Amino acid sequence: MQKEEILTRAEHFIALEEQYGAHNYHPLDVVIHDASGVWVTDVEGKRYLDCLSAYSAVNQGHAHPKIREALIAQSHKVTLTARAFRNDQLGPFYKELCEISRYQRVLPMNSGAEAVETAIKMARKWGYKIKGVPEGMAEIIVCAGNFHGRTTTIISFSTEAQYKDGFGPFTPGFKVIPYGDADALEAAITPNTVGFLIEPIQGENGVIVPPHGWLKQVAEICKRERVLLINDEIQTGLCRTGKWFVQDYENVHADILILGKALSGGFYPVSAALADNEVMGVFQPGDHGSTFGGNPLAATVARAALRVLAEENLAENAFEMGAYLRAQLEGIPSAHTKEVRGRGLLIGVELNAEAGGARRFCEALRDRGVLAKETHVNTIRFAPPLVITREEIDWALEQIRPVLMMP
Ligand code: IF1
Repeated sequence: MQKEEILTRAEHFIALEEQYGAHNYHPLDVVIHDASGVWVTDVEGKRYLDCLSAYSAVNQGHAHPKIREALIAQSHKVTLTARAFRNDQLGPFYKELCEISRYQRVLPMNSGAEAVETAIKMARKWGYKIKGVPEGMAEIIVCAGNFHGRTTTIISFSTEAQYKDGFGPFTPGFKVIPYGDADALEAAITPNTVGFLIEPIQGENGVIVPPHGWLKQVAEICKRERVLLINDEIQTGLCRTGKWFVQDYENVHADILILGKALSGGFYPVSAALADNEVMGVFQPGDHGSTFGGNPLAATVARAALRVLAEENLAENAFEMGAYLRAQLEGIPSAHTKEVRGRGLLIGVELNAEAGGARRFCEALRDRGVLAKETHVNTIRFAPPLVITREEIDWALEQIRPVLMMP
């Protein structure tokens, strides 16, 4: 008998991943076969309510039919032209994204990290060409606990030892200050500072929400000191926190806004750096680019993904359902719960150290049909697709309550 015949279907797929794949992740052992809305089904037919949303890339719900239809239709026409030529999807995508975001220009890329790298290059070039910083001297300030991607330059300014271990030498020109501390920003700025790169809520660091008014404060400091505010909303943007962007809560218009993940609804890697004419104008033809950046398939998918967010009022639903879910989570009398925090449907439940880490709670949730992922050891992230209904939240809470109450 073939060895694999005695494995369950899930074990079979897990064994293949373990034997042939790099071990750069430690996933929960759930082998997903298909998905729709907030639900995913594994290879053995078990259903789970997804509370991760592929790290906020499927805000629209899994495999949204309207985005799929757009992708299939475009795939029968043209998928990739390279930017050596033009196509009939990119301009309309630019216009629609600019109207939604209220920025004047878009530079399209693929992964979030590529869009962050684009923003770093844009800020540096603006520093040299517009602000007059001496060549090679540009400084960008970042926050402790940041997560902006996995490229060598981006992990150069990470404060997470594991993300840097073994990957040096690192890119210079970055300064780290405490998150949420406007005075520290004031003190760190020099005449060579060209940008301040932030997440308006730190996702990977455990759903860390800065003090109310911090975003407005740092925007004012950046404006006064001629430093570009660079707002990475790859995870928090596109309705996740109850508004189109977190910066909308404080009427902030960052000099550069970075988007990704849900910009494609999970169908295709699409990211973008947005800015107004002065800053985006530093790029001349040939300065920067990407083979797939701005391809017609990506543009079509992104247009459909944005349309779904707007037409289904997903920011409003995230605001209402997020408030409800958070209140219910706060009401669970668990001795393990240290703090419930977040905005909209980006919620973190931080557990006391004595709880022994969030992983075992995520495994218990998995056994009850709820998929959630721990972040930074002690925090369970609850970030379901924004299409979630109150009934689906109530079903999830029936599983979450006993798990948070377990010893
Ligand atoms: C992994 C984390 C989340 C991001 C922000 C840029 C990027 C991300 C705010 C880069 C990506 C992903 C990456 C993925 C897991 C996930 C993650 F835990 F790693 F940090 F969401 F919190 N800015 N986040 O959250 O975008 O290049 O990945 O498209 O690397 O394990 P990307």
